[in-house]
Amino acid sequence: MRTQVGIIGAGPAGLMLAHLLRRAGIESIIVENRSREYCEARVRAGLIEQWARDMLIETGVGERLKAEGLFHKGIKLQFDGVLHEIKFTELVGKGTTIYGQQEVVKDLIDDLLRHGVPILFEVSGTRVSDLDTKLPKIHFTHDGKAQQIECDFIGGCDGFHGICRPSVPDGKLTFYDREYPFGWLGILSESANVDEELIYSYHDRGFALYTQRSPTVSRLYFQCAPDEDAGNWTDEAIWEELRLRLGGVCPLPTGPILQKGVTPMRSFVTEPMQYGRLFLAGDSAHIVPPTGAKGMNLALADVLKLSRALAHFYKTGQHDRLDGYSAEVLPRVWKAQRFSWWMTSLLHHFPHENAFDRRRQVAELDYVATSRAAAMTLAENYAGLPID
Ligand code: RFL
Ligand code: PHB
Repeated sequence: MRTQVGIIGAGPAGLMLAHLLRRAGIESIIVENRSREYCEARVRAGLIEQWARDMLIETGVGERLKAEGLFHKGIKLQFDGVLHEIKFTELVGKGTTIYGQQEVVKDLIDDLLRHGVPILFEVSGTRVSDLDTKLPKIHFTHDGKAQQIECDFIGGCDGFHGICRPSVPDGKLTFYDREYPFGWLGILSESANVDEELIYSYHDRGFALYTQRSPTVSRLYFQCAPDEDAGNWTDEAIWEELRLRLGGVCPLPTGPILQKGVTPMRSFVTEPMQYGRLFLAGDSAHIVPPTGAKGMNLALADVLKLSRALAHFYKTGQHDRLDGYSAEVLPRVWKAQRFSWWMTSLLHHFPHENAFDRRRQVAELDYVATSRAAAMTLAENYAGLPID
């Protein structure tokens, strides 16, 4: 097989890259090691920044998002038993939208297949070669046959555990890493919404977050040990913990738990995000702790810039924008890292903290809740920094 851009991974990064390239008249093929059903059912992110919502709508894959997405004007912070509203629309004139990542994935897969962009699901043994030549290749097995795609460029959109980043020769990339001494236990439940906004709760027992997927489906998380086994938690124990951490202010509607799991928390950045003709985008290049809700948004921002650099190359034959890809996207990546780290350190309890640290966290929360300048900083970052 031959294509212009071979893409590895059918997550938000790979699918959006293929979508933007198609609109620019550039061919691509996606290879994905999971099934279509698995990709469409994987429950993950839910919060979309204002510019990303606009991009999904403007590029023709936002119809369902417009109808079903829940627009949010801000968030609520809960500490010392009181709820404080931070209204982004008033502070920075932008909001956020709750629309599950798997819904974005479904909309993109549907649109790509309707336009004849090949997505090869359930491939195995993916490998890349000839990255530093003009004809890099993707090798894999599909339908029991060994296959190869020759490409002009490869989009490494295969997530944190993919093969693209480890395929770059040793010493060509630098990694920046931080692990946090806790994780999040997350549930999806068939239960009525607690509030019209998301609630980030700072509590003596640890952080908790209330978010939602629809008027009848809620998503809730609470801080737990990094190696916590979700199986050790009965549904009753989960609801009790959430009630203690969130329920001080409002009664917590409960219901059947549809899904539960533990997410470890880390910050990670690769520099540069390219090697030869391989370009990394999304979680394959960087990971943020979910407290700032930035992961999927960063993946979309990377591929928007990458698709523009590729379009520039095919139009002019000039490499300059492709050469400058990492330098163009990394400042946004680092600002999202800083914000996600800040939200995480503001709201969680750490193993060796003392009473001074807790007082300092409450003072900072109080500052955000009462100072327009501080609230504006949160709002500007949370609703999404300008993309251009
Ligand atoms: P993905 O989504 O991991 O997709 C990578 C795809 O590559 C495939 N793959 C391979 N395919 C072929 N060959 C191989 N060798 C392959 N290896 C892997 C995988 O099967 C997969 O389909 O990465 P992508 O596209 O970069 O997207 C990143 C986002 O998924 C991620 O950043 C977000 O989910 C993070 N995140 C959040 N982001 C937000 O913007 N807002 C949020 O509210 C938010 N909440 C969250 C989150 C992530 C969470 N977890 C579970 C990590 C909440 C949670 C709990
Ligand atoms: C979600 O809706 O899953 C979500 C929202 C905000 C976060 C993390 C996750 O900070």
